[in-house]
Amino acid sequence: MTAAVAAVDLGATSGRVMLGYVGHDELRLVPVARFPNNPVRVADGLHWNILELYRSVTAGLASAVRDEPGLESIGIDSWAVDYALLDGERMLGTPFHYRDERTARGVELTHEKVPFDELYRRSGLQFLPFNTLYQLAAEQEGGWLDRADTMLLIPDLIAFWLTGSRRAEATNASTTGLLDPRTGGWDDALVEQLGIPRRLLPEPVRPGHEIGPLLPAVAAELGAPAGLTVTAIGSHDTASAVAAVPATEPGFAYISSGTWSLVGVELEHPVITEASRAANFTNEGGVDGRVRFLQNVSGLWLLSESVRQWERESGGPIALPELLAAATAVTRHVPVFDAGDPVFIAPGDMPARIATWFADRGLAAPGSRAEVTRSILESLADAYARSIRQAAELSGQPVSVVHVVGGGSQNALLCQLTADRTGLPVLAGPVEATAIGNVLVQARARGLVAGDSSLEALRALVARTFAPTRYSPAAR
Ligand code: ADP
Ligand code: LRH
Repeated sequence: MTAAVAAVDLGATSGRVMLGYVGHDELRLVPVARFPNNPVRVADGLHWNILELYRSVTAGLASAVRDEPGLESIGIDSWAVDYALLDGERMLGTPFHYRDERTARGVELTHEKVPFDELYRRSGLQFLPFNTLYQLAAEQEGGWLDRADTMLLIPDLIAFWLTGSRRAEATNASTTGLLDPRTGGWDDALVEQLGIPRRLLPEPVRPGHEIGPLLPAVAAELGAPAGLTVTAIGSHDTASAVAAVPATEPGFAYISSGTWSLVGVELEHPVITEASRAANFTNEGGVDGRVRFLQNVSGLWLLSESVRQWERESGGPIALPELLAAATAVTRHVPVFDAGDPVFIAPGDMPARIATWFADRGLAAPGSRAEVTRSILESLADAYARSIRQAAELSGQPVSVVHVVGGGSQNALLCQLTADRTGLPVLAGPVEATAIGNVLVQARARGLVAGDSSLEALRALVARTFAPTRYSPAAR
């Protein structure tokens, strides 16, 4: 028997609703709706257009219910770290975008109370200026935390609007900096030390937990059967993507490649050492209690933000496939920059910032758009190779193959450069790994996966149904 579930996957670049069909040796995804995710800058900073996203989600779910009346469950994932503050049912303001500049002040305020090395010892989380705890410190200075009774991360907020239940799904909660990776619960002592009101943090739940049925008014709006349930999945998009890596044996590294590149290995236990802190490796929560030991390497954001600038300059759209073909044809040596430099985080003129990065070091910058594109991709591949080497060294887990999943797995040049710079075979795809991980964890929670339903068995099913493309490293 084949059963259907719906995956809502909100990325920083775009969102989608997909129907997922899971049966005996069957896994099929059918796209239902796809919509852009365009942030909005207003007087107080950069925000997500959350109501427009919610409208797109409900419109997509209504289509999913129309197309598949037997729909059994809904799962929601999104990018990490961002949240809404609520007072009762009322949202206080519009969620900020993690690229909003106010986080710098939050870092200062937080580290005055608890220095980073202590934060790292407790949470195992890589330093990123926008981790939720820093954003909350900035809110606190503005008095916003006192007015709120709940903080909900983005997928938890959507689930709340759909079901009325307030929960903190654990994989995403692990990106707040307030979760204890050893217990999987909130680090109450740290929360108190930082002066964050404990009441803001809802009960953590694990992927597979049933969040609850749709509110009657929502079910009526969607045309959904009463009782259609929202199921917790790896609601951090990267957790769902890693769950769907089509690995068939141990010893793999993964690159979840989209707006960001998340590069690392999967572990059974966190690695929280001086060396992992110095290398800025994170221990995020994965599906089934696994640990995502990884680094956020600035991803295809570098390219999409460059394209946005070039489009502003030329007043028309630039086709990505043509740009990538031109970058592939570049034969001149292009210089490489540090893709992880924080100067590249904020929105704005990316090619100018890249040129400045080289000029500041007395180096010649790439010239044409094709060369800049090539330089971005070479720099990303260079950073991937470094991260994978460090992940293996720090964890003691050898790596013999690199899986690339997400939108960036379609970038053949980047995949080849990654194979060349790591010296390892690269297996690319699936593009929609996040939605697949979302679907599989729901399906399993509802007893729809026959036989072995371990993460390894789920991954083997992905490998059989979405065969990856192989890139072999060039001989050296
Ligand atoms: P997110 O989940 O962060 O929104 P995605 O996984 O959807 O990101 O990946 C988006 C990225 O995928 C884009 O920035 C783009 O670089 C890349 N991409 C999308 N389509 C293609 C394509 N046809 N060829 C190469 N790269 C692509
Ligand atoms: C990728 C992602 C990543 C986070 C970033 C904020 O979409 O969730 O794992 O670090 O967004």
